[in-house]
Amino acid sequence: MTEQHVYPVPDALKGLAAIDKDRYQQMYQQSVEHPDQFWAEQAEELLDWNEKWHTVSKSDLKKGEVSWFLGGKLNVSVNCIDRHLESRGDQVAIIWEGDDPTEDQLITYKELHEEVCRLANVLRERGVKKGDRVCLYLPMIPEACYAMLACARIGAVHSVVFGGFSPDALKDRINNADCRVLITADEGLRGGRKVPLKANADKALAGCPDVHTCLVVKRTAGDIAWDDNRDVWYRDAVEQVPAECEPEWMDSEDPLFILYTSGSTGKPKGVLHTTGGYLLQAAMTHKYVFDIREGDIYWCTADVGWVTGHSYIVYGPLANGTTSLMFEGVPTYPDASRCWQVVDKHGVNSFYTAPTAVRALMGAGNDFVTKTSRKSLRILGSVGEPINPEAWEWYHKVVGDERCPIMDTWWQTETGAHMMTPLPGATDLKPGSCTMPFFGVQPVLLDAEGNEIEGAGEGSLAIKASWPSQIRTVYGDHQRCIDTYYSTYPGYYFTGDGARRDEDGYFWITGRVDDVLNVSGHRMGTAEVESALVLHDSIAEAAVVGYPHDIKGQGIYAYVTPMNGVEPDDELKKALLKLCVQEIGAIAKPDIIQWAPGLPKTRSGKIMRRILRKIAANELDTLGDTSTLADPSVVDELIEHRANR
Ligand code: 6R9
Repeated sequence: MTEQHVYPVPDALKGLAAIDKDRYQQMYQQSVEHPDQFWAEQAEELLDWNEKWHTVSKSDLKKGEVSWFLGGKLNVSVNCIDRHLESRGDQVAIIWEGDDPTEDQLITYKELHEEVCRLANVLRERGVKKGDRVCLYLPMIPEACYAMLACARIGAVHSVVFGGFSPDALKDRINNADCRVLITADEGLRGGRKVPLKANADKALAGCPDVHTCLVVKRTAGDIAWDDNRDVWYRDAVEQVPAECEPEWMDSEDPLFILYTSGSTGKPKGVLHTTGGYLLQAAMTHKYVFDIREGDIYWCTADVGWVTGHSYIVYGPLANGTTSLMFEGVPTYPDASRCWQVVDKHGVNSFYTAPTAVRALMGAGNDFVTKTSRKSLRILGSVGEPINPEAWEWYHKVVGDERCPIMDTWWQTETGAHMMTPLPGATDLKPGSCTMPFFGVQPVLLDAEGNEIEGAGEGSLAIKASWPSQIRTVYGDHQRCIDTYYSTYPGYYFTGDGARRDEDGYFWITGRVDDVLNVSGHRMGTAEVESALVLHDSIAEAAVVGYPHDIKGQGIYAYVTPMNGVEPDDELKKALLKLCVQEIGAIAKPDIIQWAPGLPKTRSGKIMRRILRKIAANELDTLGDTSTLADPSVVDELIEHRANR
């Protein structure tokens, strides 16, 4: 019955929050009836432009063509830094909290300006020009933020690769985007453990002949290999250049960054975002979803290697002149009280995290939370996967002392910024629902024939009209962009998610309807994991599915068929796990490997994943029809030896 529980807007926010119920209705209506006028007003109000646009928007979803603020010129780093210097130069822009609780650093907007300008000069000096791609493979240290903004300053396009990815994954991404410069660190530090970033980078770069410069931040001063022709210490380089750097004035539609993300087929895609529209929606959603006020301390726990880190640690908060907290560590180190100690230490007002973290902390027990004050908290946020009502209730009651509304924000790497979310002063909350669309967003539910479902119902979630921070293309492969997002339902952007709308118009995301896994909020294609598994000489075939996992949301369940004559054992299992780590990264390690002498296939040879999902979830009474299989007996075998009971 928890689904039925409604949490009204807290009295404490009434009259104080920027957007109340009436204002939401009125603004939403205007945003969908007169989108160009609406977004033009927002763009004037929230961003600084060097030259005004001549056309607000031009889009054709049938062709996957999207552009916003055509002819407008601006620079993202100027919007995130320079324009704040006069009014808040001495205000802290970034609070950096180290993995070790005794380490932290405060960086003012003035200092941020200097750091970004210096690095931008280093990049320019090394030949990086407008439009060139730069790869970032960094831990959660301030330099990650400097590097993103330095690229933006000179019009270079950054491609941030999550520090948990393997050398092979890094190599593929560097080569796909043709990056010539890599910025990394000697080692990262997470939960007291070192991450060998430079060693990984060295391995990757062995396969990237065009990378001429590798800038290395000294984080741990650990032992690393060095190539004098290619490697440069970051600090040495930035100290030798001026602290001022003229920004490059960018067209609103010039690329800002590429971020790789997984789909249901093939290698990860380089999602490309551009300048004006992206920054506008990142800034606007950040401002209204977290009801940002002057002097707020805001903390998003994501890694900058994911889109959440891009939009809600760096671009949104800094565009709004907010103080953004950046955390190097993990929520459970030194113990499960860490987040709340950090909240108290820095007086955090908004805290934005993922359901997987909430569930892990919930499992550690309430004492870790209740022994801290958390008085400064006003707003809580959730992102990355559906939050189960039980975790929602705990987050609300124990962490937020029933005082802080939870913003369950639904969006994607491809959407660039929040798409469906409550607003603190406007939306009554239902635990587990991402509630209502943000301004300008028109979600629809489509049935199997592609017809829009009216009123309450369930279907494929698609978006009916363009929004400013929409994906512009898949880097180097626009056809793939069209095939993935625009061809399933012509005229719509297809999200890959399923959703339900209830009688009150609230949206409930039911999860992916494609072969994409969501493990602890990290996206991964089943095909990527399968390709890693079948690289092993002893493996003939593999099929990977997700299954319900208490902490991770979804775990990875792999059915693996050994070659004829191979006796599978634990050694082989270990070798397979190692392959996944090597090819993708530790996040891709299957939780369960089941040896499968055969896989359930249709007569045309297609693997019936529906059946594999049911067996993995131990839901045997809803297996459905198996009579169309080429060999129905393989199902009995798999059931008998299933590993999740
Ligand atoms: C921002 C981000 C996108 C996929 C998305 C959906 C799932 C994200 C969610 C959510 C339910 C939420 N997802 N937020 N599902 N409720 N609040 O996570 O981007 O890594 O590209 O993942 O994550 O399935 O399609 P990304």
